[in-house]
Amino acid sequence: MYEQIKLSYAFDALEPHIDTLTMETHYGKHHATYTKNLNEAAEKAGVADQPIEKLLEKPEQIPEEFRTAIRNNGGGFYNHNLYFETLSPNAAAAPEGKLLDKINATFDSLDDLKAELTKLAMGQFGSGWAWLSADWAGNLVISQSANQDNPISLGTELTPILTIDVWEHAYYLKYKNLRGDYVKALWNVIDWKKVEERYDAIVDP
Ligand code: MN3
Repeated sequence: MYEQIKLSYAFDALEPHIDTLTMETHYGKHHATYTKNLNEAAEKAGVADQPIEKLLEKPEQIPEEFRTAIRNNGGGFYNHNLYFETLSPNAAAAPEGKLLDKINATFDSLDDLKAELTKLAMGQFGSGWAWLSADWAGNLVISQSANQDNPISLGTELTPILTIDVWEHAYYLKYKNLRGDYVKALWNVIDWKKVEERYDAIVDP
């Protein structure tokens, strides 16, 4: 049974950056539906005992008729768990330690990394995501993906540590067509402490 992460904050806690109705709809409807559809498809396919990362990484183990459903709904399940888990009303504005060192070494500064990620989020045509990921050695990579694909389902062997949802359902109720205003506001509630924890789990398992 795949389960949505439990939110550590209320639907209205991310106001004014992310509005209450968007949170209710995004988590309560969109994410809930991906999760329900993933569970149904994985049960029918006989692979529901597998971790979601394994299903996304090695779809060849899934009977062919269920692969598209599991790639799309499994991606939607995984991506939103990471997205919602990283948000917080008391977000740390910067990481510390090894992650901050690596960001400075790779992108020059945290602000430069945020600018690069914003560019990817803005440049994703149609629905999709922007990503910060790490490889097994802790090297950082930024990327974008369409639909519910992610660095795992795209076969990159990277582990995502931060994501930005740029599907219209993530911002349209409040920001309408202004994706840039949403991404700018989202940075206020992205908790770098959480990103750092995910990074440390890769480099210091
Ligand atoms: Mn979404």
